[in-house]
Amino acid sequence: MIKMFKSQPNKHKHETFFREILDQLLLGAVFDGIDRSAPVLRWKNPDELSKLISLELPKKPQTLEEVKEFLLNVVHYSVKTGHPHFVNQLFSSLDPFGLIGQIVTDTLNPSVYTYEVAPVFTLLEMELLKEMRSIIGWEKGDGVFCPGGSFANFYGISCARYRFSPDIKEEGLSGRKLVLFTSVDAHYSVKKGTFLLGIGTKNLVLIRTDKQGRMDPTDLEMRIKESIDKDLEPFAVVATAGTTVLGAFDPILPIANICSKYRLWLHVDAAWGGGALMSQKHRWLLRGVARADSITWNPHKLLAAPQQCSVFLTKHESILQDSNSASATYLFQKDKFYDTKWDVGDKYLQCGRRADVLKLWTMWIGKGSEGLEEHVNTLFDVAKATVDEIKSRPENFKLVLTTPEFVNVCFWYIPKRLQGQENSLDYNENLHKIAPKIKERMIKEGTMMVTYQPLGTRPNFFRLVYQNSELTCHDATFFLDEIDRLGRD
Ligand code: ABU
Repeated sequence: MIKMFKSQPNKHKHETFFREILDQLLLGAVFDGIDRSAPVLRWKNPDELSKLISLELPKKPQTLEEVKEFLLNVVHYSVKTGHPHFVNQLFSSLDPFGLIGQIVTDTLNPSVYTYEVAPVFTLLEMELLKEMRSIIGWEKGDGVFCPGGSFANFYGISCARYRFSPDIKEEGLSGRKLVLFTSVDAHYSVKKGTFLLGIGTKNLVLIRTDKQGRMDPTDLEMRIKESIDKDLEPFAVVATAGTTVLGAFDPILPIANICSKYRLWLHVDAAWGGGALMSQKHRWLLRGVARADSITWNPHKLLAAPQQCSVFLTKHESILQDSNSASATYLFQKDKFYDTKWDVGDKYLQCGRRADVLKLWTMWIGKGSEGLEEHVNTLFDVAKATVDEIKSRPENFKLVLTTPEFVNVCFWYIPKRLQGQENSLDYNENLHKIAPKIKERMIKEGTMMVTYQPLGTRPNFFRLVYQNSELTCHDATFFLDEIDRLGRD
């Protein structure tokens, strides 16, 4: 048995400071921060806030008391993203197992590139990525923890480009026009990937979606044929499993059939929806995902792991190594005494790399895959209850999708003065102004955080997104009541 902590008071001059501040920080940031009666945020505009927290970097060291005061202020004025009423973004929750895994990681301060500096993290990463691949349905493959879903999507596009034309690694694109396809509702990182990887935004073809926000495979095939007719070089499709706004799942099976027919790489951006794979009840949403060549899956989204926990996975065993290796001899010496296959860093685009595995691993052992499945199922239930409640309040609320597929619940709030005005010419223009006004009041009061956005021709609407394991149907009622209260003129 390894003896972890020896009680050695005053062993280090900062130990008392550290223990004290951890107590107060944990209390402030963790426990007070998730208390429903506490605010989600204490809004201050930038001018006010700059006076409340010291933004000066001093020449002389400050006292420990001053450092402590500064950190407590940071906690006080920061948004409590673990609060059940923070449903603003595609991350939330404060999982105790995840948090402790994150704290232990930061304490050890590893960088996962060679086995010698990160032996435990390397093994944990390899094992967890293998398990995630097997949940997708792949027996073999590779993967990497990335700094966010955008980066994981870049890996997908980059692997696709390498598979299409390996010589681009040395020759560059040299004026070639490679074409990438994704839906109009795909995450904006796909567009970023095209300029980052030399594809060019003009060579990104946006495929139309149906009313639910899912890619239309017929349009996809037509656009692929068009690009072939123009002598361009189609090379990959990025499908989305859980779009950012509507939570739509592109139909992976017909898309995979098209990709096979035209020999295109299929990357599935399941950053948001990947967590549904943990649920036997809901994993059908991603049916066909095993046909993909690669996927992005962010456990910090639906599974509520602490930020960031974002994974790129591929079923092709050597593609990361082949496409990214640069063989720096000062790091990846081949004459080491151990098997250098465990020096994983050369196949990744980053050099130094945070260890994002332990927080998820700790959650997994603390809850079991059954606990993760239950978490996902509960979120779907709360989303369904929210939809039902919105339907029961037709005067004030209108759903954007009457039957959402996922845990995104999108709706308009209709204040009294706009009720019954649907046919007036400026109705949409007026409705467009409602959500920003309510959001301003919400932020200033700090009672909750819910985002809004327009989409295509749809005027601004609210989007509730559920990931927090504390959420219940009562919270759904709270969100609607609160929007109604803030929206009354
Ligand atoms: N990475 C997607 C985040 C966007 C959102 O939370 O709405």
